[in-house]
Amino acid sequence: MVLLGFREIIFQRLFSDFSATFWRQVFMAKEKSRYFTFLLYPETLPEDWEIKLEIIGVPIAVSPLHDSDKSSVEGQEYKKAHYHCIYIAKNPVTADSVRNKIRKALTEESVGFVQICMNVENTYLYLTHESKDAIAKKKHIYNKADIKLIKTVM
Ligand SMILES: [Mn+2]
Repeated sequence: MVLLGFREIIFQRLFSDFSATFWRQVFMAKEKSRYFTFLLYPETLPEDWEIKLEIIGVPIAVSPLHDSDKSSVEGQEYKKAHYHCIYIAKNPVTADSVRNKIRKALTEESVGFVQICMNVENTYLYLTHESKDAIAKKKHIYNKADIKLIKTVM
């Protein structure tokens, strides 16, 4: 974990957020974990997406809809609306297997940036932009009451 944390910091320093995510996916393709994070895009989600996620049978925390995240793209005020999710697998698995599972349950296009969650507490706080880094960056704060928990069926 210490080694992964270190590698994480190097990625953040060397690359932009997007390419850091890209290289993390390349280098950690075979890395296993029980904790994952990913994005869902509402415009391509099936109507019953919450039930479809429930059927996967693992607990998933879903953020309030992030529709007020400032975009860094010129001429675009906000990023495409998305949800941030935290997924807790029963056993250690790869990000690839989690990605395939969610894509199959929902749609290919509705899922993005599946990666190992390095810090569950920080990621949970980020669901509403209440993590230290998000507060420092003065990101829009979302309502805690809008966090959803996809409970397991069994
Ligand atoms: Mn966001």
